[in-house]
Amino acid sequence: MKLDDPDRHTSPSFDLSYQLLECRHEIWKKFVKNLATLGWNSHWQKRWDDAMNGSDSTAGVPGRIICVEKDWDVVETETDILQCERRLGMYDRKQEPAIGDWVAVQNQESAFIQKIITRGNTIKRRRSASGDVRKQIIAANIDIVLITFGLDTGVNANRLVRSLVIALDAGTRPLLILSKADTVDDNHSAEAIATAKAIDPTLTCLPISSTTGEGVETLVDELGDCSTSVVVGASGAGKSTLINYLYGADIQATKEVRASDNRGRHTTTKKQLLKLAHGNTIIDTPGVRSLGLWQAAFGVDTFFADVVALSEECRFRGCSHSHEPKCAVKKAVEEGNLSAERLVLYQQLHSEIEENLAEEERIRRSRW
Ligand SMILES: Nc1nc2c(ncn2[C@@H]2O[C@H](COP(=O)(O)OP(=O)(O)OP(=O)(O)O)[C@@H](O)[C@H]2O)c(=O)[nH]1
Ligand SMILES: [Mg+2]
Ligand SMILES: [Zn+2]
Repeated sequence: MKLDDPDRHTSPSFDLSYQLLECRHEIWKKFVKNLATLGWNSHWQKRWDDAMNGSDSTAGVPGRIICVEKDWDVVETETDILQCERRLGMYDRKQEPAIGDWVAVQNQESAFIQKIITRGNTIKRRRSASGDVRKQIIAANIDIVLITFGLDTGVNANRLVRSLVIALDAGTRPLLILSKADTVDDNHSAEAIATAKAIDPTLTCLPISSTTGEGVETLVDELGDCSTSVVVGASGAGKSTLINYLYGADIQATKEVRASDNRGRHTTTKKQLLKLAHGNTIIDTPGVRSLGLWQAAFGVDTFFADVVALSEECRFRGCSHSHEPKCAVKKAVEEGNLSAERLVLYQQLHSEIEENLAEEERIRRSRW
């Protein structure tokens, strides 16, 4: 099915929610139908009004970036899907467009983005190439991060912690998707859930099968209405297959994993935002090998709230919990109230962020 197929959303529930929106928000009438399916609501209307305050009438129309290519961005508006060329000087170049961004787009002889509406948040990581000390925005304006592991390979603890930190850093809600539930027995699923709960007892864990549909209804409930989620995970975890199931058509390409080690074949090569029912949107992402952190100190402190609370009692402000006397965190480890591994992980993740910052600063200075 093509992206601009007009029959994409014909479910009765969608029509009903659209009608409700249209009744409630008279002001949106001009562009409520398609923009609402992209996640537009009164919050974005307000940001749009603020951004346009003082702009002239050539400020363009609202749209959302649904795909980012190397040299252009694809923006969906109320009426069109536009290929927007990148033009120098049209918006702040430091703020590169990201999938999920709301933008003001001009469509004259050619289409281009004129303004990026102030973001709610960004999900970001360090670029994966070694020596490339830069941030990479995975997606913008996200409510839910669907952290996906295939039950054929199981939950990788280190990767789960990093994914949680990245999700929490952006103030989003993480959910754990354990895909391919049809390929394993219940004990196997229970083991994976136990691994995840040991890392975060509050984490919602959803075993799901995109073959039988098991667990999908629960996931749909979790997505609620008008949410934007991004699906992240290693190649072969089943991200695109799940999105196809939710979407109701094979819109994203999928490919079998390697028989020898269940690794994926990097089938999805670019991010894509897709519209689901109830005003929900979902972003498919290419599988990544490693997940480096980028300036996610807030996320680390949110995930390690227990360590942060203990450190309030340390004698020295800025205590590194290594050699200082009267350290409440070390005391908690000695008394068995905090695991030594958890403290080491907390310190490692903070060091990683600090090293990235120092390296970035070093590169910046060397350019002068
Ligand atoms: N049996 C079963 N197979 C699944 C399920 N979900 C995904 N698969 C299979 O797993 C393989 C990989 O799925 P993809 O959806 O392509 O994986 P991906 O995470 O999108 O991978 P990349 O695009 O490479 O990042 C495909 O052969 C799917 O058919 C599931 O729930 N059950
Ligand atoms: Mg994929
Ligand atoms: Zn301390």
